[in-house]
Amino acid sequence: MRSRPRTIHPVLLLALSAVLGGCGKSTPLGAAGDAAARVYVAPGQYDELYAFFSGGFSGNVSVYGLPSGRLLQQIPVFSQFPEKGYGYSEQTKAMLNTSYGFIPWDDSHHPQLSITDGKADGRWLFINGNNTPRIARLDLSRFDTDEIIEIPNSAGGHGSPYLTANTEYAVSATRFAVPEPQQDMSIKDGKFGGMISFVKVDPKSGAMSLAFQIHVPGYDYDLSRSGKGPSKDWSFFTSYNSEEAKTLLEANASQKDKDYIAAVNRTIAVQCVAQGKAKDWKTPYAHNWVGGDGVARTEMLKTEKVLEVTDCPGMIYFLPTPKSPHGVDVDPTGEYIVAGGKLATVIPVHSFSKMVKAIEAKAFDGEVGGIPVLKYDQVIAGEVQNPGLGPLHTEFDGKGYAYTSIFISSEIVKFSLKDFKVVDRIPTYYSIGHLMIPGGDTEQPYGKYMVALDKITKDRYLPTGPELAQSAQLYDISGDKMKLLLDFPTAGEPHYAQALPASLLKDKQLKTYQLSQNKDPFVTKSENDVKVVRRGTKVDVYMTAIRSHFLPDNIEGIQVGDSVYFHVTNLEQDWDVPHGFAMLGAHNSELLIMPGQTRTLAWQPERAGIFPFYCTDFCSALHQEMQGYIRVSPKGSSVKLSWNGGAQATASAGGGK
Ligand code: RUQ
Ligand code: CUA
Repeated sequence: MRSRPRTIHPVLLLALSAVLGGCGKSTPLGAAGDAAARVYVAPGQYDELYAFFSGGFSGNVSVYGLPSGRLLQQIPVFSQFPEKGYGYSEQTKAMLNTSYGFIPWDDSHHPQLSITDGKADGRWLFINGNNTPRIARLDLSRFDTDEIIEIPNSAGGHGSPYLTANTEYAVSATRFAVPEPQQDMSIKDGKFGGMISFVKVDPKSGAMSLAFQIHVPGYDYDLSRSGKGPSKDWSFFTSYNSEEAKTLLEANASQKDKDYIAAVNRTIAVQCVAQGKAKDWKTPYAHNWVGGDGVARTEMLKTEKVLEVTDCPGMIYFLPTPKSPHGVDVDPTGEYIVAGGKLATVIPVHSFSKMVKAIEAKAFDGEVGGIPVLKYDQVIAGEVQNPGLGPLHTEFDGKGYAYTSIFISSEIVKFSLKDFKVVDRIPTYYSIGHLMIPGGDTEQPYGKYMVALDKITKDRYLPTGPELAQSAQLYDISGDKMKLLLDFPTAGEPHYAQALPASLLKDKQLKTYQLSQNKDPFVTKSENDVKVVRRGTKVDVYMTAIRSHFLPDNIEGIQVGDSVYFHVTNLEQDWDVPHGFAMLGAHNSELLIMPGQTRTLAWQPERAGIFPFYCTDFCSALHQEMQGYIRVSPKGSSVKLSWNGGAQATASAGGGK
């Protein structure tokens, strides 16, 4: 779903304000009677689940405990984040490189936990950047971003990074049709295209590589899910704007009764690529990853393999789907493909087995752009009647029920996958986008809880000026009836979330980086080794931090116009003792340095004077004393380079080079 209220379809907004006008005035509905007890996690106790929420336009992932809703951590992914120095330190900057250069922001939408045999394995979290299409991989033993790959020939990487059943691939689909390949052409008369991408994930290391892309008609591909069980070779992509409108899409992309879900057979696509049927396209894209030295680097790649649909028969089919579908979700058995037709009056549920039969029987209604269109009545399993207005996303409880978020009428409906009848509905506050059942998109839903991810909060919290918090709501789904347990505000816009039992992660958290294993090229493993090295105007400061001092903490002989690199190694080997490093007038943020880790801050002094630096993380009783001075002299000054601390400084009484 698009993000803030102001970008919502005006027609929806009208309908919405009618709904909210009603809800807003009445007292917000209360929670279940035993709600407090159900969500209370006593001081010192742990939550039952880790939940990973996308931060939307914050570009981050935020980590909450469930059922308490307590915010545990924010993990920077696509955006510079001063709290951790991410995207500011020399070791992390390369994570934000793209073919467009350094892009310090993105719009993160859909977190996906890595899965083995159809259930969360607690290894990695993947998440897409929507604006400058990228997929990131986070390591869940460190809660850190380790890799980001840009998706070329794409604009709006929204239908992403949905994983296949054993994390073999992450997919991406271009939300905005654009010229494929990019070129100058008339917006009005130009023929635009779309692109579906398959990114291979190395089963051991998690390393990502772009396997191939499929050039598809110029619709707006919105969301995706890959199949499971019998459908595990397939990935499904919704599209809207099959009208191929270029302007005023709110009306012009809503002409037809049905758009399409693209069903892509990955196995056939892989065969076609192996047979040499893909062509090499030359759109540059960046691949960034953290090496064994803890330093992020970038490889700029130049070619990718693109399949034309006509060169690979049997690879892709269209399932007609009402109307402007948004979400597409596959139930735990892999048989049902549920679409959220945001302008549809029903929730269409396709049958995978019927689809396979229809393909065998060639039950087509012609084709578009070389893609056979399956007959709607040959693939549909059922339509959920009167679901509410604006169905978007569906998750499953593993007990035969599906739960669909309904945006305009602000509610969740629960329906049976046996007869597609609605069995329960409950309001959300307000305007739910995604919903999440822990494991509810896998073969083994954890069930028990459901989280609504709301776009608008209106009157739910103390007001905070024009910008109100986005919000999540926790529901109990263990019984027949859904029950509201808790509201909690979120950091950024929570598009989607994933959760898994805490037991899968809590005991494998890295406590410190081993100092002896630190392979950073600028590491300083002992206070004896601290030094300052000048090469021309570049000055490398090999610095250490340990409670409660830096060494060196006095440096003279720096000049205006120098580029100074503070390579700070945290010598601590205790859990939970990071140090910070901040420099007056530096054009970047602080560093936050984990025990055993090295982080580098670049500084270009612009004025002569004495410049203090200090530790930003309250690390000990003498944290305030953890400070130092740099003397900056005018360019060409004769002040000798000197510092305190380190063997060299002691031996030569003042160091120097
Ligand atoms: S999409 S609801 Cu990325 Cu639905 Cu936001
Ligand atoms: Cu180190 Cu505060």
